Amino acid sequence: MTTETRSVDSASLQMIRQAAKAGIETAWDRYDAMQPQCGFGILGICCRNCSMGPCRIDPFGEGPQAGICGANADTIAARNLIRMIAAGAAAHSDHGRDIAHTLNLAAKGKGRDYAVKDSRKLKEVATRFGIKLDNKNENQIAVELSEAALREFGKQDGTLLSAATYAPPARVKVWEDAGIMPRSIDREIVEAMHRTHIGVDTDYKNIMKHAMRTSLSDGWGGSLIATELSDILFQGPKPIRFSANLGVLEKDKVNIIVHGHEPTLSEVLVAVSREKEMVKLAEDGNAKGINLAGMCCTGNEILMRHGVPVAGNFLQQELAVVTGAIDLMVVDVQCIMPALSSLCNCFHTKLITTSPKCKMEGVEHVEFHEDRAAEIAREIIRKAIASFQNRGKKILIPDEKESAIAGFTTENIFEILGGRYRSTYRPLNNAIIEGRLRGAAGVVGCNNPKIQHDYGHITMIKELIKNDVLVVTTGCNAIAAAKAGLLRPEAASICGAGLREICEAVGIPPVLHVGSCVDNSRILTILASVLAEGGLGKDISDLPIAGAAPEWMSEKAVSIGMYFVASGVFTVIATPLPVLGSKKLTKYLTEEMENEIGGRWAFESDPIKAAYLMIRHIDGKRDALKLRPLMYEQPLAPKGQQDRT
Ligand code: SF4
Ligand code: MSK
Repeated sequence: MTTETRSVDSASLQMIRQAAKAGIETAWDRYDAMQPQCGFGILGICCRNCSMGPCRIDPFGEGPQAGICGANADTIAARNLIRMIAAGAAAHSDHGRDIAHTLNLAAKGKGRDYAVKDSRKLKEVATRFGIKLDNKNENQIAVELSEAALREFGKQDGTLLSAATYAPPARVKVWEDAGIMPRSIDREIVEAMHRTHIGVDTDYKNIMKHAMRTSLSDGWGGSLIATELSDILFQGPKPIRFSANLGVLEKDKVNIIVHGHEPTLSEVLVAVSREKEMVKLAEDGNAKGINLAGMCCTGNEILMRHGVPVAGNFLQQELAVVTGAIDLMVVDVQCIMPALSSLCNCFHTKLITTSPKCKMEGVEHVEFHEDRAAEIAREIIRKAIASFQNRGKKILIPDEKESAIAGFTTENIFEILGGRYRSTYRPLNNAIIEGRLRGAAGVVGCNNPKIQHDYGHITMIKELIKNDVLVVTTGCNAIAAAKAGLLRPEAASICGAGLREICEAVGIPPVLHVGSCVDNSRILTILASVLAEGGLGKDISDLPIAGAAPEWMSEKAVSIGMYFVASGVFTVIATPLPVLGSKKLTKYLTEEMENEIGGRWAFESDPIKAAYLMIRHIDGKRDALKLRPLMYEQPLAPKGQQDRT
């Protein structure tokens, strides 16, 4: 990939060029230096689960076909995959646990900077968790709910309450019949590690059964708890405008980037950065104010609740520093490149870690504690103002920034689409049943230097909306879509006629930003709500929908993909899962799983071909449901691009 083809985003390209000119290394350079990447790793057939190894299987059949213990390619690839899922589920779920802990502290009066902000949602979620509301006050309910949520992580008996109460009954039955109903969150992750220790589970299908159960404990458990309890603590999002891309940085203001995933500190940073004393302090330091902007999913969390601008997605974290305009970057957990540490040393940028789980050698650590949140946030902002004094003269901020709308949720889609008199999913279901809307797709996930930055995201979304497929988005895909102008109601102009009509009638964009990575759980609950409304089958696998991650890279993305598949969703990803070294496992994931569980994976690196795989799947589901023909003539798939890969 040449410098010019590393991204489709002109702001990013400008900074990539700037980095190259200054001899600064970025992820793309390190990716090039890493070539050729290890074929055994790509195929998933190397194992170092014990010290008799490492072992590797010869994919050409000429060398070893088993590790020293006798594990074959199927076992090794399956074990490696479930370990990725366990790590991804652990990351999401630990996030959920921390939010539950913060809610508990707040409700007990020990987290003075936090309080229940959404009492309607508190009551709804508490009821789902089986808590009697009686005459209890908000804090009593919140204590009981947070304790019930925390029990979901480590309980030893029964199954996950949230999976049973949020998922459609027909789906719960599929899980029970398949023996994959998640029991508790930590338990499934621990068991995934136990099963993959040397000499335990060697049957790849049995390993995949548990991989599904582990991922379900993430999607319908840990992630769902993170989303629901964040809404209670920080307020359920409402549609809100924000700006996206590196152009949100401001030359004359103290620029602070919040990066990572957890909203607990960033929520307080937003409030504190707007305090008069803090703004005055910045002005006393010759700045024109404080400009807080987000990066990755911490960015998504605060943009959807406060309209805070977002500077970029995963592959832009280094590029933001290269502008020379970031005075301080404060990070929490996940998707934070270790490279930031040495990169920030080349600039005046102060990098601060805040989580005891995420420290970086040589980087200042200001440990976050919920009971002193505002005090810690003020300390961080003072450091940013001090760092502004060290800013060099040479800064380069790209002009590009795009306005967008975010903040859609399971609850407010219900209100927005329901019309003036009644909140309901009926109009959405009817639009699908009548053929105005072909179906819906969740397009989510990261960036990956193996794929031109943002190209996969934007190309796929455009193809889907052109074909009357409503898109819901989260994570770094949502930020890519925002930068490309796809999160504006005006994007209706590039949609098929049916989707355009709906967007214009309701005033929504054709791509609905529903939040951060953990908020993929919102997509699950939207699907459950659509089914509950009626007319589109009984199970998620009946719905004319599909999922995709066109530029995925993280283990969390694998867990997300697996919980969508295990929930009955056809899910297409660009870079294949590292399983191709096992023909049997690949066939199981991409074909056979569908018969057992109703969903399956597909691997397709061309985002247009991938979009047509999704469209064809959606059309198949429409036929099975005997829905009416599409109302408008559809754009034809580019010739030769509909074939299955
Ligand atoms: Fe090799 Fe088996 Fe040990 Fe893996 S578990 S490293 S395949 S001996
Ligand atoms: S931040 S997991 S790169 S979406 Fe959630 Fe983006 Fe992927 Fe991280």
